[in-house]
Amino acid sequence: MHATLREIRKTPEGIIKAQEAFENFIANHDFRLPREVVYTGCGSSNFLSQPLAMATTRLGGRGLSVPCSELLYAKENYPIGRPGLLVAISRSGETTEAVKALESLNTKRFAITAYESTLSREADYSLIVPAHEESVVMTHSFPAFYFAYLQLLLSSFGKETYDAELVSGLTGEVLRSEDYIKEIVDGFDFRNVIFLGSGILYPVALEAMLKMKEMAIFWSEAYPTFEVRHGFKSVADDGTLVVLLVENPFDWHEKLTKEFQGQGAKVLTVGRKDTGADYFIEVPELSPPGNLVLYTPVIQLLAYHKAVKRGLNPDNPRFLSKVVKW
Ligand code: F1P
Repeated sequence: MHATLREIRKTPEGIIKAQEAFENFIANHDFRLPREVVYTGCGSSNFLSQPLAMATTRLGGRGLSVPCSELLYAKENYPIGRPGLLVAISRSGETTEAVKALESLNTKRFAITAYESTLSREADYSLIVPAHEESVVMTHSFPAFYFAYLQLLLSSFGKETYDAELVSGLTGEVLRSEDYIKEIVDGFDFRNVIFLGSGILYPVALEAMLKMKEMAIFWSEAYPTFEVRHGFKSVADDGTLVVLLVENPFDWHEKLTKEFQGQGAKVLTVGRKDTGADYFIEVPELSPPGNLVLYTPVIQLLAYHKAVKRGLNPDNPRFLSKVVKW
């Protein structure tokens, strides 16, 4: 079995490890997250920094996400203000830009990583979530990092944390859609794919786009859901799969589904309710912002099965390496 598939299937285990990491962290630190936080990372870790910033804002603080390279070379273009913390995310903890970005703001530094690493050693605080991965691409570590830090955010802001056992079980339920995902991929040999999501599901759409490129070396795009109607939809035709990530659809989602179907495209809706799509994957109920962890396994499995269908080895994608260093 490919390491990538094994690792996606470890999502429930990753949530439990994330909870342990969160509990270890609060047991060993007298620390509360401040209200203003800047988040940074590269690649998947950049896409992870976006929902973390959104969750911070949603919970009453002010979160800003800036990719590492932008923090290093163009930060004067971003509304950075005077954050109480800079959070750098890196699975390996060794990505050059992430390590350098830690020094880019004059504030306390916090690392989220899977290992004791350069990043964790150079930060003032580190949340080490040992969701280790053999594969080049980041899979179950993404929801695990998100969940561990979200628990810390919730407890810092005086809100109730999630029941990790319950969330872990729900990710297990989502993984049961794997056979259906494989059926979709085998039954419709799509030539391109567009991922759509709004709020915290937009960065999930971006991550899905990256997974398709990394694992399946396949053309993919991602947009905030309704933004796609403004020109971008022209590329969708009978060779296109549109993946609509939406927790609670309303009439616009149904109209959008019909609009794409009218162009010949097929729509896969992932969420609580169908939108009249060609394919539907039901995601169990979990309040936002924790619900993000229920969507990542679906989009990772889709990219994985597309890679296999294309005869590729998703464990070792061409031109990519696990750690990007200069
Ligand atoms: C960042 C990253 C990964 C990507 C690839 C190259 O790694 O961009 O997201 O999948 O492996 O590196 P990291 O800083 O999170 O270790």
